[in-house]
Formats: sequence, C-alpha cells, structure tokens
Amino acid sequence: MNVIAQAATLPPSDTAAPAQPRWTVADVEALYQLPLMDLLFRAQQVHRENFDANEIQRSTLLSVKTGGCSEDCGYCSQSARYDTETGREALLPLDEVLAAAQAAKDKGASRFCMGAAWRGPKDKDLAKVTEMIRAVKDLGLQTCVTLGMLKDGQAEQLKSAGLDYYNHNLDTDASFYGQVITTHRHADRLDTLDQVREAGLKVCSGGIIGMGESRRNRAALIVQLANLNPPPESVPINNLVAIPGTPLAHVAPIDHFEFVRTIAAARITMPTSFVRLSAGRQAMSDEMQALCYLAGANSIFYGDKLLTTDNPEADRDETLFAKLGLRPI
Ligand code: SAM
Ligand code: DTB
Ligand code: SF4
Repeated sequence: MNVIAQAATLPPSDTAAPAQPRWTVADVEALYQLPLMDLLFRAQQVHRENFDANEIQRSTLLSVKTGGCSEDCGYCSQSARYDTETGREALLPLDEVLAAAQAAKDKGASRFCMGAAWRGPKDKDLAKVTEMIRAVKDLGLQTCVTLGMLKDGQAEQLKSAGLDYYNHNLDTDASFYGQVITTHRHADRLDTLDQVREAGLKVCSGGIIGMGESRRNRAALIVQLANLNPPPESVPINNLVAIPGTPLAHVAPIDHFEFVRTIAAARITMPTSFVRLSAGRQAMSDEMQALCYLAGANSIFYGDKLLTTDNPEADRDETLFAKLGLRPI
C-alpha cells in the first residue's frame, strides 16, 4: 500500500466507538512521519471534504484584564511570578470593550474573543464579563471568552448571557504539562472543558507548540484534543512567543516544518473543526503562513494585537489573502 493510502486507513483503531474515531499517539506519530508532500496532500483532501479550502475565519482578541495572574504558566507574560514587560491592569470598562469590538467588526472580524489573566473568574468578575458578552453579541459578533478554570454554575451563566465559545487550551501533553505549569493540572483543564460542554457552549481548545516538548508530546496533545467527544469546534495552534523574563524565554524556536506538520495533524484528526493559526504569526513569513493554510489552517487571530504581544497588521493579512485568493468569512 502506498503511504497516502496507508494514512487514509488510519483510525478508527478502537472499533468500540464507531461514531467518532479514537486516535492513538502511534496513529498521529505516523502522520508526522509521512513525507511532507504526502502529509499536505492528505490534509488538503480532508480539508476539502469538509470546508471550502479558500475560506478563512477571522477572530479578534482583546485582553479585558491584563497581568497579575496567580498562575505560573512558563510561557506567559501575564503571570505575576515573572518579571516581564506586561503590567497589571484592572478589568476594562464596558465602553472600551465595546469600542474595540465595534472596531473589530468594522475591520471584518466575525468573532470577538475576550481574554482575562485569571486562574478563574470570581462571581463578581463574571457578572461584569456577562455584561460584556451581551453587549458584544448585540453588535452582531460571535462571542468567545477565555477566563481560566470555571466553577460549578459559571459556564451556565455564560451560556445564559449568549456566549458562543469558551476558549480553554489543553496547551500541551499531560505528561509534559508539569514541566511548564505547576499551579494547576492538566486534569483541571479537562474538567473545565467538561463543564463548558455540559452547559451547551461551543469549545475552543488547542495548545502551544515549541515549548521544548518532544514530537511524541505534540502527537499526544493532538490526540487528547481529537478524542474529546465531540472534538473542539475551534482548535487554536499557537507557536510559542518567547517572552523575555519567563522561564521559556530562551527555548529554541521550533522548526517551521514541524509546526506545519502539527497543523496538518490537527486538520486530519479533527476534520470538521476550525484549525486556527494562532500566536506566532508575526514572526512567520507570508510563505510559511501559506504553507499553514495549505496544511488545513482555516482561521486566524486578526488585528494588530493578540493579548499582550503583536500580531500582523490587518493590512498585511488582507494583502496576503488577496495574493493567495483566500476569502475571509
Ligand atoms: N488565563 C486563562 C487561561 O490560562 O486559560 C486565559 C488567558 S491565557 C493567556 C490563554 C492562552 O494563551 C493560553 O492557554 C496559551 O495557550 C496562550 N498563550 C499565552 N501566552 C502565550 C505565548 N507566549 N505564546 C503562545 N501562546 C500563549
Ligand atoms: C489562544 O489559543 N491564543 C490566544 C487566545 N487563545 C487567547 C492568546 C495568545 C497569546 C499570545 C501571547 C500574548 O499576546 O500574550
Ligand atoms: Fe494566567 Fe492564563 Fe497566563 Fe496561565 S496562561 S499565567 S492562567 S493568564
């Protein structure tokens, strides 16, 4: 059997769950090992079976509560434990959030994602965030928030406010997690994702590549995401932005083709999910981004800022989309 046919016959490896293929780490490692051209071909096949391959979804991010976070995530500019350039700010007032959401809509974003540097929201914080969600939704934008770990009942409150998506990344493989974060566990992340699903919200969950993890760790992260039942509707794949002052400041950047392979693995294992080419685009050439789209990425963060770091200007994305014949949705 040729290598592409072999890849096409990967899972289901667990026939007990026919409704959703169960991927194994070995399955995904086998994808990573394909010759790049075969992997890209397979990813394009899957992509075209499920999406218009020339359409890209655009979400704009806003940090509504920046810095001073109690957690020790080794990549993060917002942890209070590290001496970074990011200061501590209070929760933004509603009018500032609305002005940013309107500007994002005017620029063409379809979703507005609000992030907070919290371990998890206190109930009084959540009340203010639900006001923001209602107001942003009234502008006609899809809404997403990322607020950390949720307590019982909080996901339901977000749902009642009209929230569409909750972002909560698994970030890295369970077996590597403790080397990057010690103040909460990988299992806690899964617990919040369960609560989000139970409340009827759509799930946005992905991870960070290039933190010094092994290929096996990367494959395991993809498997953990793909085997969520159902898989996340939205899967952000972040390339580490190395932040001075954090423990990961000096990690060697990941090989570009390894990153592209990760996008392709996400596309193949999560055929109907939007795979978002997320943090790290600022440092990528146009050609590298085009390869990521070819590998099946069909969503981006759009606008010149992520949470605390820079993202390509909207004009740069528009110029690249025009060159590639990509249409924003
Ligand atoms: N505090 C909440 C949490 O941890 O879920 C929400 C905000 S947190 C900044 C959201 C996500 O941003 C993280 O899970 C991580 O995937 C991503 N992120 C943070 N810093 C990053 C960096 N330097 N490079 C790439 N991704 C990063
Ligand atoms: C996600 O996966 N990436 C976004 C969003 N979800 C919240 C955040 C990226 C942050 C990059 C570093 C920063 O700007 O602070
Ligand atoms: Fe806090 Fe989230 Fe940053 Fe971790 S990733 S330090 S929880 S803001």
